[in-house]
Amino acid sequence: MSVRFCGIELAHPVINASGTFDAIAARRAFGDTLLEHFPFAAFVSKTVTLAPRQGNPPPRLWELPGGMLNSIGLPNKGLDGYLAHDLPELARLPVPLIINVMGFSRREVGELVSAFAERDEVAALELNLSCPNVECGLVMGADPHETAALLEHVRPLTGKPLIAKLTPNASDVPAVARAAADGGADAVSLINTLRGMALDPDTGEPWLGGITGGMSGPAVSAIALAQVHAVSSAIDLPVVGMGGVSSGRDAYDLLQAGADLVAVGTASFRDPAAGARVAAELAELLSGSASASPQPGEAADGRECARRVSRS
Ligand code: RRO
Repeated sequence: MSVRFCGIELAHPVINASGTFDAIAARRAFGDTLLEHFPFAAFVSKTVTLAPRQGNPPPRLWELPGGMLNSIGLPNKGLDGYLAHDLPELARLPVPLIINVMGFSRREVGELVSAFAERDEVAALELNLSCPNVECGLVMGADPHETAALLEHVRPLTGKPLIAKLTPNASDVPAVARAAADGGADAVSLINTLRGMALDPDTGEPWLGGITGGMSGPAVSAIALAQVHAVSSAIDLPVVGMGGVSSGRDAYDLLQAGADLVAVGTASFRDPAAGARVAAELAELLSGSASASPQPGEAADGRECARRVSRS
């Protein structure tokens, strides 16, 4: 199941979606067992911003029949706190580290990219163009011109792979993906959460402190499949597919739709070992289809990130 993604060797194609697995808390809870059985082939951090942030007022979560809404609002220690406290702990994980960053202007994103560009612990950067819970995340990622301008600004600042995380809350997601590719992105990831809202049954007022939130979980998997298919058909870059993955079959479907890697998100809230289970189930499915499908390293289109399941 090993795969090469943007020059990074991964043991298998299942990683985590940013912000859905707290590896530092998990290490405290599970000790070295976490390191021996780390559920993902790479670890993607929660979004880091330049300045520290408290995040949105509570409540921040609402459970739905097919998933959940979150309105977390990017709480984090800010760049300096992150470099001092979180990065050294994350560097002990047994897998490559991908840092997810978001800025409120091109200059801010540039500062974040430059800072992480210097750190050997960091294998790649994911640019969050898609947070549904703060305005600017969507402004940058919903407009192809803004996306291209951002990539053109940050591309010269690092030789590390840049993954553009796209929003599903845009009218033309493949156009944004093309803009990211033209601006110099090495890969794209999608989908982030879909903007949604829940009402307090007692008051009729919005339940979430942030009023609206991002919807994720099994209910969005059909949307993820359609958008991954559209984007992977539109650009010639590796794609990280995510959205409602909770089984090996869901992961397999995203690979068939054109993804090169698959990320597990909401499923990890219910079961922190979900990533390992999804990877094991996917291995089973891929070994069953081995004779009919390309194997790792045999990508017919010559790209570095092998498509392991043919698209039909
Ligand atoms: O922190 C959040 O509220 C958040 C982020 Br940064 C994101 O990218 N997607 C999401 O659903 N929530």
